[in-house]
Amino acid sequence: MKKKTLAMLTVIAVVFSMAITAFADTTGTGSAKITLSISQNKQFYSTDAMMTEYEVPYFDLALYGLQDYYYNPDCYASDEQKAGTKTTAENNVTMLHALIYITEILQLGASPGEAGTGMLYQSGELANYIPLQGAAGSSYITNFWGWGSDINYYVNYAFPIGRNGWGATSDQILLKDGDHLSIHQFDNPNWDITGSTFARFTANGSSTSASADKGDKVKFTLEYTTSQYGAETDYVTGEGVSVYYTDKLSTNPAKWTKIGTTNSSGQVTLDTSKLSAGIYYIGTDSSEAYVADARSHAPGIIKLILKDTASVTYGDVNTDGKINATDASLVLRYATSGVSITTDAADVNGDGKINSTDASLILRYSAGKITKFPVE
Ligand SMILES: [Ca+2]
Ligand SMILES: [Ca+2]
Repeated sequence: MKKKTLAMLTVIAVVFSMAITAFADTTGTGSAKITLSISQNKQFYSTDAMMTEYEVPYFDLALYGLQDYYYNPDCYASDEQKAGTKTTAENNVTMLHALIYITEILQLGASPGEAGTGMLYQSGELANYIPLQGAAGSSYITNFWGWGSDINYYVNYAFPIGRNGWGATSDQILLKDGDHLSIHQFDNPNWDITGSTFARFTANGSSTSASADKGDKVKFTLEYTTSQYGAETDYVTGEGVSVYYTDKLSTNPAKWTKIGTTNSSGQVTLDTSKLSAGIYYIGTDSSEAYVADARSHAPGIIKLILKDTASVTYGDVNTDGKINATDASLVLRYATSGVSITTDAADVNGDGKINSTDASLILRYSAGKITKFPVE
């Protein structure tokens, strides 16, 4: 019993294999644009934690009294883990940064600008939401968000590994742009088996966000992570599992529109010919999933950006037949004040967002600096 409990705590004290390859880089990038999913049992925790994008900035852990957990690029080089210094930590965004940042946003209602400035520490709430114990490289969180120890965290659907057979912990896991962080809390006190499993959808080579054109038959493949401690993650086919889609997020995927049940290869196909262009989510509550040794099966989700290239003139957001500075300015105003535009034509880089990047591309197009948009 003791050993199992310890194993679970270590599962919480996650590691990430990609950290190994990144160890040589001590400069850091200063921020990490990640996607986040948080689930409890068969449902997601919040529509703000369903493959949701967050840009986690670097901040000094000393703002939280956590300077003993500074990132150390050589933390797992030897058997003895040691914390880094303010210098080695500088600009390296770790999973601990992400946990603090999203806690301030999702639990304390911080704005993205306020998060990461010490709020959780100053309010005296840090120990309530992220009770961090242990030492750098072997830390653990016993009661994240008050959810007890039955929590599992994976990065990019993989159990994070520090070095062979050893888990690095949240303070030593580097995050980079494009990483996906999944957190799952579950109530199933069956101590005979350990761990929980994550549902991973893949479409067009991505497990976070896929693009397709209206009319495409988009194939989604569902797999589940195997639960094993200290080893590289394997995946098993998610066969016979109901899969759903929606264009309006709610936390229980089983309440969305059913696409079908995965076949023996874990696949379902979404026919998009009757759908309009827009953002969709494909998900499952994993009710029918069965993975040996898993105490709980987390729900799964992937984003689908559906375009209608046949009927859209990209860049011409006021549909006057011209692509010019007026369109660029309308896109900017849309991003800041929500003026009315043809939104399908505005996302010219196809990232699912309409913002100044699109406006600047439209401007470059109208000036003849580019002849084609990235989305085309
Ligand atoms: Ca126009
Ligand atoms: Ca865009």
